[in-house]
Amino acid sequence: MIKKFTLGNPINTEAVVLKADSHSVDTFPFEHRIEDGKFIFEFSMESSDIIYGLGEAPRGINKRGWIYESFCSDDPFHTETKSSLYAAHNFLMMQGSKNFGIFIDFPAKIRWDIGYTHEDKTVVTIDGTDFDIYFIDDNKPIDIVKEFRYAIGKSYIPPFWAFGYQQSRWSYPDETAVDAVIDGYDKANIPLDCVYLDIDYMERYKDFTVDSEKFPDFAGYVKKKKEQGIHLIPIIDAGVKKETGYKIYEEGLINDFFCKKSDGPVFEGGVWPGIVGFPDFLNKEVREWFGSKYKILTDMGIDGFWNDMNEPAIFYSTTGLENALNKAKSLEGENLDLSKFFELKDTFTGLSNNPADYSSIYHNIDGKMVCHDKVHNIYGANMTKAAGEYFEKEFGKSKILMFSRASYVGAHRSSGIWFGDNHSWWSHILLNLKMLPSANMCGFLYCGADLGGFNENATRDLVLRFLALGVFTPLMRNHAALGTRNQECYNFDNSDDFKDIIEVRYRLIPYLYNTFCKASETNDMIFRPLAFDYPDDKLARECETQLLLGDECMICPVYEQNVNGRYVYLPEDMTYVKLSGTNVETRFMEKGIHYIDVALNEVPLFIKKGKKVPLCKPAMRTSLLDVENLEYIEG
Ligand code: MIG
Repeated sequence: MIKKFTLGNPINTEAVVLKADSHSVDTFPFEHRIEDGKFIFEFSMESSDIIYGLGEAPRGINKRGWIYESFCSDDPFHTETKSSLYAAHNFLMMQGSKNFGIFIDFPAKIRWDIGYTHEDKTVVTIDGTDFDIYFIDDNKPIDIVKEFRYAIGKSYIPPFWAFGYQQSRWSYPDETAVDAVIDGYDKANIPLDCVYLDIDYMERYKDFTVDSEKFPDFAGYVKKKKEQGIHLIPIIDAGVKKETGYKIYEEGLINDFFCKKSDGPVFEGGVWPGIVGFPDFLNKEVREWFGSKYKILTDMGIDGFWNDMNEPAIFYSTTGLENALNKAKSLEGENLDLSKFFELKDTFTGLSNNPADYSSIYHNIDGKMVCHDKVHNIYGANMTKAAGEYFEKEFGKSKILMFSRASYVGAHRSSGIWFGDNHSWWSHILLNLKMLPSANMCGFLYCGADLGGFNENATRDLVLRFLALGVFTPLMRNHAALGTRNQECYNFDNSDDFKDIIEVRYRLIPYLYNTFCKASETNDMIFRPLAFDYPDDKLARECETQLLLGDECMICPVYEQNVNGRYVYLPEDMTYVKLSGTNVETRFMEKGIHYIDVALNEVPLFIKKGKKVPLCKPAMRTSLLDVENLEYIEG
């Protein structure tokens, strides 16, 4: 059963599509109070209770033992002591002495103290008194998720080709660079479906422009690539460059479409293009305007996009920079003691994503000026909805690939997400795994991390192990940052190992795509924690390194360096399947703990007894897959 509790006048985030009656929060089942304009509620936990949720967030599948914050943040260091990443996914659920779920529909900050201050208590602090809380009471964890997902509406389904392997880098700036990638993969006989265009394809980082020196005939080029079976996926940033003569900026200005400062002028922030205006995506008219701009690129044959920097990320504001420069000037020639020096230094490092800047931004919501702080967490989601809604209207469902960095529940109906700027760290393989079921709970089915890791240099073995997990994630994209080692598969020694891994993905696409569509249709998860299916099994309850996939499988990536396998826990008898290229090796294994050998070119998979998984023949492109003739591996 799902029950809605309302306090004050909530901002309509459009997260929930279910029409439900509102109850007074006075009857909310947990102890609660209002303190300093914040609503605080708490519940106690027994030591064996598990807390799941929060979607894209740091740390474990079980979220106990930390304080998290819902606050979309552009933070490229996903260390375990962080409290937020790019998304705000305000769903939490408990499994154990009681089973229930909570969704807080509130677009400003929420603090989730999940057994941090007191081990046996969860204390949730909502930074305001205008919100809806949905309380879901059911027996089985999966039923709680399904009820929540039913309330928030069906998940976005991307085009079929978006299940192919995708290569990205910051940046492939021009035709020559893109061609070299396609060529590299083709020569190495490694399948590929998409190549990404990061910010350098644009003319001086201006949204919806293409640098004509780098791409003299962009439409013609896109068409040629399509004929080769390759989709080009350009990035779109939230900020619109301030420049006289740049049509989009001028339209935005004339129509009053940019976010304002409280005293009226456009809020100016610095991002890649220099000074930009931030489209006021909270305003429906602005969404329609910005959404329709994607047409400039779809008219040139583009059929996929990724929306970036939409938390929004702000490197500096003109006001902040001015203050900092004045401070520096005022200290010029002085003998700085340490505190003064650090104050000066912090003035500059604190310029980016500065809370004072966010507080100075205002949105026009239905004619009312609303401070950004009150709606921060739906800014990026609304940018992506602007695009998603345009695509659906113009092209129908599942025609355009769309995913975003910032997100809020509700955006799952029109797009996917990627998990942002991770590192080429071994620990980030597991972080990737742990985010999958949490994201699924919140409706985000099309998702994935930067395989191989975004920041810093990757080793060959790390990329292979990362990819072996990525074989199962709907978004299978290798992406790396500017200045890092080349991370394309063909650039490493013995690229056949990479071919073996990626071919396994293509063999599994019919199964994965089907599982995906089913999950969207029935509000199900693709990836589940083991404890969902084996609630009374202690080892399953504590498992943070394996996941159930669909109704048939269990996955268990190797996530450490210099090992040839790993321990795996089987909560029931299963068949161990080792996949590599077109090789399939199967071995029956009994319930219990086993050590499995996994070479760098192998993908481990477990199939439950009585279940079977279809495989097609690999192909160089998804468009060349023969999805009619399947062989089955049986568990
Ligand atoms: O400040 O466009 O997360 O994937 O390569 C960095 C450059 C901006 C952040 C994205 C990343 C992308 C990068 N962007």
